[in-house]
Amino acid sequence: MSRNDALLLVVEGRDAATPWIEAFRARLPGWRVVGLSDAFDPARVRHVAAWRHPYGSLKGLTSLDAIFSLGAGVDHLLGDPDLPPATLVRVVDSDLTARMTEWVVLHVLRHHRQAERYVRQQHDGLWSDDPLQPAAKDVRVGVMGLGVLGGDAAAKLKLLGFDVAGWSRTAKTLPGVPTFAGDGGLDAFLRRTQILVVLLPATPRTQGMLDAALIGKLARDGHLGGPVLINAGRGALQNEADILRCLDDGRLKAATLDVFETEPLPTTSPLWRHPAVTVTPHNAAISSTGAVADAVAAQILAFGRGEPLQHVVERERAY
Ligand code: NDP
Ligand code: OXD
Repeated sequence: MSRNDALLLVVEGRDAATPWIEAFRARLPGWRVVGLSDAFDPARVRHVAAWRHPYGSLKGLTSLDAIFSLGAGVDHLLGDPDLPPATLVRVVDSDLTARMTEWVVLHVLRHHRQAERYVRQQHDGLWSDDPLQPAAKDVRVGVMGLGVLGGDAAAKLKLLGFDVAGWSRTAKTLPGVPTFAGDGGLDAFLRRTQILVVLLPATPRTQGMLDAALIGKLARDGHLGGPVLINAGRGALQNEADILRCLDDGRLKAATLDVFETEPLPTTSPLWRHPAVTVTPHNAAISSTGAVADAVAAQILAFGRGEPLQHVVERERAY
């Protein structure tokens, strides 16, 4: 097949994926880069780059080598019952990782340093710093998911001095960070955790796990008067009714959520107006189109030279 026969199909949501198409055309000279609304022969499409594509739209692509997620997560691809059986590749990129770590550090520090309290105090003209702010070393942060993103966030929180631990599916070793693994390690991890940071993928095993039972196991001995939940993994992990119940009855002191069961978060959701909840619009780690297109195009070019694809997803694990 000549290079001009090789097609990259770029699909984002239901809209035209124009900025992505332009970014790939600039990086892949000699390739035909098309969107779903362009005329193309499905049998000639070699690669797909997609983010939240319309389910069913990739059916009939019989010559695919790889499907690239335009993000780190692949749940949006795996949810498609008609996903072709090509190799699945996700984004691992320093720009994306750095942005996620910024978001995590920002929100851990906001809770730890009680930023909202001082905004309220300023509003009320109140000068009070009681009780004394504890040092970071006396605050136990737990990071669920110790992959590319969780591993970096845990390391940076550790650098700031927090007493950090982590939990993952398989055992991990991180310098200065106690780690727990699997179902057997979960309770001990939760029992020590005052601020819980979630950077897990959405899989059949993690679905709905952030519920009242899990929240009830978190440590309650922190200076904030209760545990804090910070989730930028996926909304599918959240039982939002349970989270709201736990916030209302004090089992949870506060929550910062970037991801939701339904996105965009419906205007009717009580999470929008809850005084102990911070909502961000699934933008914890939105990378620039250029950074992600660089990463995907580099892989496509390397694959064309006969090199193996990197960051391949194991379908049976679903991440
Ligand atoms: P990785 O695949 O590198 O890491 C996933 C981590 O989760 C691994 O440590 C893995 O364990 C752990 N894990 C998976 N399943 C389980 C389980 N059942 N029990 C315990 N641990 C489990 O992914 P990334 O770090 O790159 O990304 C994580 C997620 O972050 C993405 O899947 C996506 O959902 C989300 N994300 C959100 C963004 C946002 O803007 N809000 C942006 C980018 C990503 P092990 O190491 O043992 O395999
Ligand atoms: C991702 C995301 O998975 O932005 O990259 O959620």
